[in-house]
Amino acid sequence: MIEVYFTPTPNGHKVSIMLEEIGLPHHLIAMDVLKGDHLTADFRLINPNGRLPAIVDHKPIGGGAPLAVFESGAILLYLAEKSGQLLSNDPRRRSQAQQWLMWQMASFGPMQGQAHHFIRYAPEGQTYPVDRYRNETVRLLNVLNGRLSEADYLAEEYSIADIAAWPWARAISAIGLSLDDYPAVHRWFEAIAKRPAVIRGTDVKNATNLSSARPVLSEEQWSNLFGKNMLDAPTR
Ligand SMILES: N[C@@H](CCC(=O)N[C@@H](CS)C(=O)NCC(=O)O)C(=O)O
Repeated sequence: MIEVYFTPTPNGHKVSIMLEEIGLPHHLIAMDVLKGDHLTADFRLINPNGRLPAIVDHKPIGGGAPLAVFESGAILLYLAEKSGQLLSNDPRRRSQAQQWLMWQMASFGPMQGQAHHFIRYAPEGQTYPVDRYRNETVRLLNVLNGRLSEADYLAEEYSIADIAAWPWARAISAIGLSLDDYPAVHRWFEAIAKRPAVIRGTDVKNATNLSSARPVLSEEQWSNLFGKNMLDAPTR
């Protein structure tokens, strides 16, 4: 059994989709980041970085004690290795999948994440960071569109690279961008959205809040996410 410390965000959905795709038994543990569920000493034993998602595999590859894995990209690689699915053994495709997975983890997720922060959570009127991170997200969408104009999937066949990037393509509407402006991304997005495992993997717990409205946070909730409570959380 694999326990998944889960929140219904793009990074969380990568793991719920992957587990539905490969069919390994798992159990989702709902973590409420607004309440600070991720700030506890116990959770730091599972993820020293205190973020979601994280998994604990009670029957890990190689046997032995339960294995905790954090960082959504590392979790996708681990699950691909464990299941023998969604990461090709062909060296060229395998490398392509790894490259696009790293691209998502280093660029498409973090840059868009900052765009969400400055457009939806930070005090209004900060045009420099809003422009900076929205422009970077647009640039990355153009890169994605270019790749998907030359191949059906990021590594030519459906893989963990698509599972990593798809939930972040799904989130662009919340920062006022549209897939209509990226035709190849749109085609790829719709093809993946129809997969039964993707439908099941995104229909877990509460749906991600994809509304472009600015969430209203209490002082306590803001502190858990971005302020003193987050800074004061125990480290491992
Ligand atoms: N690079 C990490 C990012 C993890 C991350 O930032 N997770 C968010 C939810 S998507 C989180 O835990 N937020 C709580 C917080 O910011 O304190 C990954 O891909 O797993």
